[in-house]
Amino acid sequence: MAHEVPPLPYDYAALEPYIDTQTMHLHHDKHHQAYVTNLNAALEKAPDLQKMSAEDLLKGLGNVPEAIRGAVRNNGGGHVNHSMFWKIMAPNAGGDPTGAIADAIKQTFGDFNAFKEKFNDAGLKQFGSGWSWLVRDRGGKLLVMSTPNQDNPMSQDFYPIMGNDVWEHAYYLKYQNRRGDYLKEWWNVVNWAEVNKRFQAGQK
Ligand code: MN3
Repeated sequence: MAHEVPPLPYDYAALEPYIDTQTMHLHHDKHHQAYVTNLNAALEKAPDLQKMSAEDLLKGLGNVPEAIRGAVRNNGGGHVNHSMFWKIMAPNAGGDPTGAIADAIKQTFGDFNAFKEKFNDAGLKQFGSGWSWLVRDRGGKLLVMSTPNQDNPMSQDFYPIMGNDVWEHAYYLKYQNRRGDYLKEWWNVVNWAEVNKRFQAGQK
């Protein structure tokens, strides 16, 4: 019944050398677990919300009692964001986008490099902690955006197709303060098959 951290779909070392093993352990086992633990603790105060998916909670934050709204926003967001993040990365991945998302990126941004630059720039300019995103709006248009903290674009009526975690804990052990280097290297682990799945799901 309670929310749970999904297991990593690959080994902790699988994303080396781009994402180091120790970071994956801390990020998945400690940070993601903390969001889930705190989300479940908050929902103990609102048992009628316990059966809702974390996504539905984020889409309707206004319906969450004010006393736990901040906790649900931060920890539910942390849970949903990271559950996506593990899946949109994979070993032996990266490279140019494939499938329908490749065409959509080309159509919207001109080419892949222009899109990457825009996405990385959003991550670089996000002050403090947050995420850079490729989202789809209600009309079907693709946009690059960033959000602070663990805010998920769903709460603003956007569908998140892919996002990169620019919290320091995602890169600090390997990249130290060099967020720009992390943002560039991250493309080597992007799982375009999964991004395509999310792109299709977002069109429904
Ligand atoms: Mn994180």
